[in-house]
Amino acid sequence: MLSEIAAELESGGGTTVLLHGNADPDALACAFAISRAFNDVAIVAPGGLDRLAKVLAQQLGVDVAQGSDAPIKGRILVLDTSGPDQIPLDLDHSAAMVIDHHARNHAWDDARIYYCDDSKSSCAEIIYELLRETGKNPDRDVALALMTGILTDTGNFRYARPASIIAFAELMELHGTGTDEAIGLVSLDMDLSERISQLRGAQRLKYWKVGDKVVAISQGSAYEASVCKALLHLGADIAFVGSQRGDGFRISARATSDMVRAGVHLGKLLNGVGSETSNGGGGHPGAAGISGVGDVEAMLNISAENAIRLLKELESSGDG
Ligand SMILES: [Mn+2]
Repeated sequence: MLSEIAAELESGGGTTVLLHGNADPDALACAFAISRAFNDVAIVAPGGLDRLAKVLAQQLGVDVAQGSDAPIKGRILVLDTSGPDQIPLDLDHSAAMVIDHHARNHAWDDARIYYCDDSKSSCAEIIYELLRETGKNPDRDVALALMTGILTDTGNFRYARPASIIAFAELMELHGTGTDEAIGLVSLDMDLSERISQLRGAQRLKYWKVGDKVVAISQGSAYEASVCKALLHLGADIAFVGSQRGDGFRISARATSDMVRAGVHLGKLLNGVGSETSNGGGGHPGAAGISGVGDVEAMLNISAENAIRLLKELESSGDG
């Protein structure tokens, strides 16, 4: 079926490649590869690109029309999109060809061609296969883009299947490109102000040791979540970072995935702190926040006390 799609793309008349909303590097890399391999291909992202895909598009000079009013010409090829509802457009499915690697979705059953290989960790691997089957060798930029798609969709290989790593290695060998180059294509430069916030956060850090775990708090004026992540990199297992805004305060909290597996739920923890102090707190197990009226330093200490108590409880229940 891939060769059927390739033959269609080869047959003239032009193609519009459509991407899912907030398209990611995998989607963009696939579209870029198709646009280099076949004639008269336009890339349209009706729901825009995500931050990393924007960086990738800029680095490789990929032309992408964004927004739902972008013109759609010729045949339609939908890439890396798990369902029609992912595309904010009134789309005639029956005219579309679809290539995807997510779970098979019956909403695509009426598409003209629906090629879904959910054994692949990234769509980039399927597009690489399509190029190989049609004897089109990816050029250096396309190889790099596809490598980036594989990297980002596998969480830098954390969730990669053997086939992802084989495809990645073959793409590397084509032009002697390095993994670092592919990673570099989607790295975000941090603003100076964000980096200064992280450094200040480290400067004002307070921490407690609980067994072999570390709870850290710090204060700043901005980028609380980013400072939290920096504190986790420095060695904290749980971090709370807050800022004072007049009478109000705002605190972000982060925990490592090890802590979450051990039973820490920061959303519940901050929800408890919130009801204790009549403020609003909540969120996910590993990422949460609380804001309201009060003194940020006092609120940070209360949050840390709760985290320390929780760690002691987890420790003693682990012993028993
Ligand atoms: Mn994907």
